[in-house]
Amino acid sequence: MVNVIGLGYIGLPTALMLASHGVEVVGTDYSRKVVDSLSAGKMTFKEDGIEELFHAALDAGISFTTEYQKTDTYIISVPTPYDKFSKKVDPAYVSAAVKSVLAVAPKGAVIVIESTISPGTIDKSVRPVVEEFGYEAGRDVHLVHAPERIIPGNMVYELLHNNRTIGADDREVGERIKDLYASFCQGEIVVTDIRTAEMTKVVENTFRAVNIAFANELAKICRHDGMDVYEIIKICNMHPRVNILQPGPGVGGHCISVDPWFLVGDYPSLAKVIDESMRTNDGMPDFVLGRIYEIMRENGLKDISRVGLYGLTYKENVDDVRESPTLQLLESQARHLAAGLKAYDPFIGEDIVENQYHSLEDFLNDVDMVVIMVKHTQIRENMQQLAGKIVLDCQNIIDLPGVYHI
Ligand code: SAJ
Repeated sequence: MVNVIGLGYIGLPTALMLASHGVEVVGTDYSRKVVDSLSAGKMTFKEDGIEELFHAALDAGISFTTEYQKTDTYIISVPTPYDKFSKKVDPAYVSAAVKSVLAVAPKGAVIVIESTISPGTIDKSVRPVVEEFGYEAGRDVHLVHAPERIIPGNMVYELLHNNRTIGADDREVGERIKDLYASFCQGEIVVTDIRTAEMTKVVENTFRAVNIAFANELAKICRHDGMDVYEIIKICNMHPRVNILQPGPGVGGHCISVDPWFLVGDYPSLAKVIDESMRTNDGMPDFVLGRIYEIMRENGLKDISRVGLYGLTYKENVDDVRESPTLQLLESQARHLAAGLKAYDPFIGEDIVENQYHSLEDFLNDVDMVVIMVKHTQIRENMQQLAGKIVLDCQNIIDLPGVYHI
């Protein structure tokens, strides 16, 4: 039996996947609310294909509890927040979960950590917990790092098809955990050591962050001299060895906007390109705010409360607002004492910011200028509704005459 600890965006889909592929699974979360909801057959977040997967797992007998289980395999998938000032990962939840596991685990149990951690975290913050307990890793319990790679919005597909990395102290244990993931994962599964697995995960997200920063910097250069950044990127990408990503209003989510900072925090004098890239991405919401003012001036629009931000989530077709560029922009606006921007997102039902609308019609009635912040399919499909408005399209998805870009 596998006890999956932490039933959030990663732990829950992983638990459901295992359960629906013949593995006996108990999911543990310290939130009574989450456990009650799941036990009552109610999913806790939206995601393509997750409802079907949830019901398949329920049919297969998955159960949910706040208690840690006595079993031979644990998968820990708890949050790893980062400290905004030190730029370092906070491993407190992981350490606490390992401690609770040790209290119930029989000797020989395998503890798999899925949470994203900075390279060296298992040495610095997990092994000491094992030692304090009087155990020796490799003898009394086995440690494994199996970082997730799935992308919100396409999680179910990617869980089934992505390649994976398993880092283990002991090759044989690594192979055993590989077999466990292979119960559902059709991708290639590489077994390596723990430090390498930790590093690959952070490097993958850093690669993407640096490449997005490059695109964002190109957008700024092109804006400066009136060049079309999208046309330039399109042509450059026809080169067989060039693949530039797309500029945007900023980088959100709990991965690409966070993980690269771990490297900056741990290697401040070495991670220079990464540091500068992160600053470039973090500066994009302010850049967009500057563009809003510029376009308002150009159009004689004086009242910022006649401007609306379309999209609050960190990316398209998800209901996740963590580190979202729109929220960053609204914070920045508040700092500039220019509050009043309106906002609307079809995926966000509850009120999370001031001047937020829940009807597209009302939102459009109350603004003269619309800023496209997110590439939601719904925005793309209904772009005709924007005709007659001043549009600043930060995602290059609106095909209407006179649209402005970043
Ligand atoms: N973005 C751009 N320009 C682009 C691509 C993305 O501005 O060309 C922005 C998005 O709008 C969004 C942010 O970047 O605000 C991040 O979105 P994303 O879709 O690139 O990635 P995430 O954060 O949803 O998921 C990433 C994935 N990592 C990689 O693609 C290397 C996923 O595979 C990881 O599992 C996930 O991070 C994670 O949990 O680490």
